[in-house]
Amino acid sequence: MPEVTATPAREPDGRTDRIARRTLLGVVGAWTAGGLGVALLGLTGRGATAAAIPVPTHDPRLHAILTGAASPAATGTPRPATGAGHDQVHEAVTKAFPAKTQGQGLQALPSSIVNGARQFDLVCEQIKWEVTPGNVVDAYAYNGQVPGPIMRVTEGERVRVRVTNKLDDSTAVHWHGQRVKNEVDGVPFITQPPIKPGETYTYEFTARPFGSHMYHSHHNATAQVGGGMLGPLLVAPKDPGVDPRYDKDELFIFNDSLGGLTINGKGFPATAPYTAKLGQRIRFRFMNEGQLIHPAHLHGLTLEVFARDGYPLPQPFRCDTLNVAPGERWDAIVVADEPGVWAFHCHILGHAEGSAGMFGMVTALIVSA
Ligand SMILES: [Cu+2]
Repeated sequence: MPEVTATPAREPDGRTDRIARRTLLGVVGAWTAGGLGVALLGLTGRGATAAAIPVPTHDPRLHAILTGAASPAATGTPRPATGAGHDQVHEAVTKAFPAKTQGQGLQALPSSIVNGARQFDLVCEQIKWEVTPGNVVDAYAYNGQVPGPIMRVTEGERVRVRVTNKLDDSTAVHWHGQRVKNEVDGVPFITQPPIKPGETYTYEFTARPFGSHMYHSHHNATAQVGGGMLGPLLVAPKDPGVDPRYDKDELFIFNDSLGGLTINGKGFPATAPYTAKLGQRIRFRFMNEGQLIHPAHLHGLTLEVFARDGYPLPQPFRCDTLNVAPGERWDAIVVADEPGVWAFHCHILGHAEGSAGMFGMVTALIVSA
């Protein structure tokens, strides 16, 4: 059985795992001392600015983030000096990664079998969410977390989801990638009335096809999905033999509204690093719930891409930069065959590094010997 760690290097209370942090700094320290010339990420800066809901792309603060001008002007932080002063800023934030923040998304969603269906409960709430240290924004959330909790089902299983709306606004849930009957597709005024504040609405469908899918709001979606109402719906194949073998199962979800540019609900340096032991095979499930494309670039190792939107590819392919468009899911295996701290970031540079250094969609894959 694969080891399932959807949110790496986190403790149950939502704070970043100190062990992982020690591991990172230990690895870096050892390499630096060993003279291996490791150019660790220029990890610095705080990319995300507080952004109220809704956050359309014409929001000047968001525009500043997206164009890379975010750092000094939009955040109010002083423009760093060039030369040695600039290096000091980089070094300070490098050592802050992974920075602690409150709140952790992608927790396992409990279920129970009721009347022959696997039953889940989702509660829609408006919460405060800490994206980067001190950057607390208004969020829309499922079960108090961003992204929402992980729903795991098996192909062919009957699924029942009871959605309780505690928002001030109406909502609805769409099962992105699932071949459901039309009436449970989750689009207000096409397939159902909106779920009003205070109401509970029940969806029931048979899980198919298998693969990496998503659930998200389909009502006032720019604000609600952008604000955090999204989560993974992972459908295991009835025949596990159709999946490649893997030791760890990881989610990598892009979003680009809530508090800026995020991976799994956090912006650098508060993103969680992924960890692996030398030789392990890691399954990455890339998802884009934002409004912009985000090419995921992994340094040093190879992505072996085997599925798109849950569907197995006729021929897997290898790459190091995988473009993930809004709504898409891509599955890839990474064989952790080279130890080190490998930068892992969106390669639209304005989503990852500004004049104050790294921010937003940056994390690392730490392979320990
Ligand atoms: Cu990007």
